Amino acid sequence: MTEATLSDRLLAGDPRAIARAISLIEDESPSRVDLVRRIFARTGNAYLVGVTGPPGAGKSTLVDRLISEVRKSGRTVGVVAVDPTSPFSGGAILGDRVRMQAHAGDPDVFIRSMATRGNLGGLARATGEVAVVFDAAGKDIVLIETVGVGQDEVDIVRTADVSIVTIVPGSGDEIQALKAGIMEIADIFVVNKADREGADRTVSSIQAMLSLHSAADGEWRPPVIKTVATTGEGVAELLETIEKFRAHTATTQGSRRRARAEWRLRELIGQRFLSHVEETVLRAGEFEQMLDRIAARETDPYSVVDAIFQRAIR
Ligand SMILES: Nc1nc2c(ncn2[C@@H]2O[C@H](COP(=O)(O)OP(=O)(O)OP(=O)(O)O)[C@@H](O)[C@H]2O)c(=O)[nH]1
Ligand SMILES: [Mg+2]
Repeated sequence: MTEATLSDRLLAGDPRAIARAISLIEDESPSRVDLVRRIFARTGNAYLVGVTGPPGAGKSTLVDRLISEVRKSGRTVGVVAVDPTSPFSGGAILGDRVRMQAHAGDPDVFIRSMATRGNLGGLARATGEVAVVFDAAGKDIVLIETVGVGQDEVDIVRTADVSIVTIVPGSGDEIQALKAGIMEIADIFVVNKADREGADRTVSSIQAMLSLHSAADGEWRPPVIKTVATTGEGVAELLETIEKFRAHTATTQGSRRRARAEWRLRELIGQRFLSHVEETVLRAGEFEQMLDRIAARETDPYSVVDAIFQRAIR
């Protein structure tokens, strides 16, 4: 498939083109750049829903239920589940496939699990690009599942229009651990596995934590919703809440997307500049020599960066 036909077929919603495009992104193939270039202008219509939370919180099960709920309204869905822990964790990915198998025969649902080699930044970028692919292919809703909660997650969460943080009933310690960073990124809290003991207590502690943050008039206050993903309990309410959030932020969604664009652009510029330095400015082995000299305290990192920069802009 040439890039031109790939983008045309993608824009026509061809599932095979979607699969191919995602593979290019996953493999960090250079041709993905041209693809994104070709389709980007035709995107911006999909609504991106991020679902994050600790390992085993029931994110995939919840996403599976959300797919069904969204499909009831006839809207189409793209799902990307990412596993940042290891490129070898085929188990988890296989698990996702099994859990979301109910939609295997539905042509309006496309599910892809993805492991990326890169760091979290790379992962966030890949996720963003997959969302662009789904968007171009005409998917109305894009669900993005990411594991982990904490400061590291903030970047990934920035790839969505709405961020759902999933928590399971348990000790208050977990919620304490969530405090840092998560308050800024959660638009909706879900206490999943609400069939377990202590769900109400978990809800209360999240609410107590939220009440410490004073919200301005008319500002969105993250609701806390109880779900049992295995039975689907609470999932309709969750989708309603997503819709409410969407309506509430209709006027500010643009600035959020702009912030996302800024973050991505800064990252790309940084990367491009670093590649330029590594490939064009530095001689072979020079980078290692610099490291040695810094380690031996013969020079300092700032002086090295300064020297490289001067050479790069000449
Ligand atoms: N009791 C109960 N079990 C649940 C619920 N939701 C999910 N589970 C179970 O929890 C386990 C993990 O579910 P997953 O959906 O794979 O969780 P996940 O967060 O996607 O896991 P990772 O992607 O591996 O981090 C499975 O055995 C589910 O059946 C729930 O509401 N109640
Ligand atoms: Mg999962």
